[in-house]
Amino acid sequence: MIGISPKALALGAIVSLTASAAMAHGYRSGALSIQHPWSRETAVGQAVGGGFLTITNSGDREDRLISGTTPVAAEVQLHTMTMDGGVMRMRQVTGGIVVPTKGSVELKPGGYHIMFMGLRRQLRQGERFPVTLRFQRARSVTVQFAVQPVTSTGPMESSHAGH
Ligand SMILES: [Cu+2]
Repeated sequence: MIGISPKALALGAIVSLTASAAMAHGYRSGALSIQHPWSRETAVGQAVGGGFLTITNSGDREDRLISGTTPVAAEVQLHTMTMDGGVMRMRQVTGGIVVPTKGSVELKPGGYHIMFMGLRRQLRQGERFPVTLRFQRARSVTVQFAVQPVTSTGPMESSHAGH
């Protein structure tokens, strides 16, 4: 966790954007590591938002992302996209999202993703908000989701993160 003083914040958006882009944005819980949690800016009054991240499992037992909680939304759901008669539809996942042994799962637009249902406020580009993720085996971990422009299709850090 890196603290940013009010003085540093007063230096302005360019400085803080540079700092956050340069910062490694990853978390660990047991055998799991969580990389680049990100979300998209929402419109004022928008009720739902999406959440994306990559979870890697270095252990020799399968784990599952089961659920989550966040102060910014009434409910955190896990969704997948499926083709239904040529139309992509979102569906709530039951039983969690598998994080395979010695492998990883990517939550991304068009695939598995997190849905923040009943947003309590707007998600603004450049901010971060906390989400506590609960797993079947690994301990719960609180990660910070970086809010990116609404047009984003992937984590903005990925281009220079080296993995
Ligand atoms: Cu969804």
